[in-house]
Amino acid sequence: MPADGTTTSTLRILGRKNSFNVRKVLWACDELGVAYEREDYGRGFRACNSPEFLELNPAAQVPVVIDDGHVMRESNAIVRYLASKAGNEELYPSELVHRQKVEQWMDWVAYDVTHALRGAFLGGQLQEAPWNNEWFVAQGRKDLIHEVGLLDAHLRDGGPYVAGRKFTVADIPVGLVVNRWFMLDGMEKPTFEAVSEYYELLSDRPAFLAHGRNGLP
Ligand SMILES: N[C@@H](CCC(=O)N[C@@H](CS)C(=O)NCC(=O)O)C(=O)O
Repeated sequence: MPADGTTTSTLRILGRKNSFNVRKVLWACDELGVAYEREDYGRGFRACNSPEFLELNPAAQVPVVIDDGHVMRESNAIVRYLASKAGNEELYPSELVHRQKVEQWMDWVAYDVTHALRGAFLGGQLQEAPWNNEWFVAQGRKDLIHEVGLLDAHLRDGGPYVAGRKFTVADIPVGLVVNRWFMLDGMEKPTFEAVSEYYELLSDRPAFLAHGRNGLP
């Protein structure tokens, strides 16, 4: 117990460790040195649509993270919360312009890239309905090439990390996207040199090897 008499409980992470969005939280915890207990929920494990789980997350998705009774959903927001709570200025800078750069890349993954991956990955690679519609898959692949091309062009001048000279929490979702890009098959993929260099740079980090480049797409 801390000297001031307050109790702190271990962070609880609810979600299967092979989930793209759970992996963001696990990677962030390792970078920040945050201890956690993880419980398997989601596809193949305990269902997310049970009444108890829906109370925690009405969206019926993982991850759910519980910190001292505070229940959180939305992986990117959780990652930012954890970095802020740890007071890690380097991973999540408070200076407004730098912070905006970090957040814009996280939002880019959550919106533009996620849309493209529905067709390219869920439909094209996993053959999941309803995303496996021929037109939707083709559009997703086209969009994904465009998005990864944007990242490549940015990294050429703005790198080596996505928000500049240092690793930040933005590299967590972007790193997982890049890992998925290299694991994606069944489509023609242009070579993006700066993205390849970025993938190797991230691979110096044990937490990326544990939760990102770990053989899972
Ligand atoms: N926007 C949410 C998306 C969460 C999400 O899509 N989670 C997926 C796994 S990556 C899920 O819960 N799938 C259903 C399941 O595993 O049962 C976030 O970033 O946390």
